[in-house]
Amino acid sequence: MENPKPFLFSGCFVSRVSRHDLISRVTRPVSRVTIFSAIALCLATSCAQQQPLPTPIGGGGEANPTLKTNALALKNFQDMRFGMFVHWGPISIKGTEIGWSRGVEIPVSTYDSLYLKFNPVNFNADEWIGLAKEAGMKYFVITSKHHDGFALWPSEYTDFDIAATPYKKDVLKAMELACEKQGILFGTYHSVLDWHHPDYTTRHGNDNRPVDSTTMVRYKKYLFNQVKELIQNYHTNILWFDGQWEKSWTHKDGMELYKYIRGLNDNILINNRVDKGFKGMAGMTDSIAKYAGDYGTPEQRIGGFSKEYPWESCITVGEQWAWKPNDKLKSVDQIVHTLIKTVGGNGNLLLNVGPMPDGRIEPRQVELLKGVGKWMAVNGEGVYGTRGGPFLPNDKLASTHAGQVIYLHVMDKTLKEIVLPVPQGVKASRVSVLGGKTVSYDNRDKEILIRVPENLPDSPAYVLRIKINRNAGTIDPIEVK
Ligand code: JFZ
Repeated sequence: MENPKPFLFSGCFVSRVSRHDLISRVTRPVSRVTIFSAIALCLATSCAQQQPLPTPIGGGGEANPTLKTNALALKNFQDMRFGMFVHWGPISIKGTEIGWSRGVEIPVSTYDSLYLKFNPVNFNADEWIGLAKEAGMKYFVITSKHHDGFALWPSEYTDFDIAATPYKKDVLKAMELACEKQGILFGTYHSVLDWHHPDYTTRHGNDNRPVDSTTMVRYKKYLFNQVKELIQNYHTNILWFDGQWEKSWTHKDGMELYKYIRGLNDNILINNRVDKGFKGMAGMTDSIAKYAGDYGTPEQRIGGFSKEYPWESCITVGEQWAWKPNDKLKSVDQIVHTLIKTVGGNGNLLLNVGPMPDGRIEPRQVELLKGVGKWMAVNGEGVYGTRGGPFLPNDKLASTHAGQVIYLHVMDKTLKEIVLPVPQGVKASRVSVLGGKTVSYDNRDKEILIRVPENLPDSPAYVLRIKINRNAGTIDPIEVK
């Protein structure tokens, strides 16, 4: 190895330790896994390429113009590309939607008493995380608190929590530890709205408790305290907020919460639902300098291609966030294609499963995730650590790239030849199928022609690895017919 590498390596390492772990170090030692994965990531990506990290465009909003998203944490998050989302709580007993069915399908008093029967005796955190890993996921986000206000950890600030259930055990701690043990980044979904809390100023469903004596001042104290617990006692790495759309929550509140979190741990990623910039299900923030947040959150849809603003689509495996008996599930093909189009648009995919009331993930969902994992085991090289483009995603194909390699993800298996329009001078020097053989191609004037090999193994999609003579990240987005 030549001399620049050790130098860069240590530079990268130091920057990770100082910016990343100094604060969390106060409360916990930096684990060997963290250090080794930091080294591996450094060598594999930015350090090896000797590129400075781009300055993130997200941050603390107009009240905090100099408060920026942690660039390294954001890069590592984007490199992961695929995570598991879990919506879970006492409502799984009824099998209706978490939060939303309170006071709608399920009377308020019934909903609010379900926790007294919540006893997921078959819950096993290592099994969930083992499954996430088998599916090829690199991070995990679970509902610490949904709109119904129930806390999945023994919170110092409420009795409406896991400690008050017959189960009693700390689900969130078990998840944090399983993630740490298995090398998965741990995060939490936390609703800023709380339809259960007496002080929260908006009521939902047929909840007719008066609001005259409610106050966001007291409620916000509660919320901030709980967020502090998640950071200091559970070392959450992602705060995935939600519920920001109600008028009780203001733009000022969003920026204040963002700043509060950064003050506790600079390393944490904060989604754009912390503030009012999130627009509709498309989920992007319309004025990034004005609103707080690190990344966009398109919901139940694939985000639009963006090199500038990081985003993550959250999508359910079935039709409900929380577990629903006999829910209609997507197929392995559908999920793999969703993942391909997402990474092809330069986004992450946070795929949601809803575990059952006894603590197990439903066997049909387990099979589905294993099917996705089978595809990822062969094709993960075209997903992890890549960025979307240059060929824009469509229904037939999508692309990602890393350095001088373009990964062409082909979903349409009827194509015999693929003609890729490229800028003048861009030439391929080798084409192969991931997990397979080299592929025949021709460099032509402003296009590369690829002859799709016959007898490709049956799979939701195949990935062509195309080595070119230029950094693919410098090529502007291209539409392919
Ligand atoms: C939100 C949650 O409400 C939902 O339960 C889930 O947690 C998802 C990830 O995020 O999605 C929304 C937000 C707002 C509306 C609908 C779904 N809305 O205003 O209709």
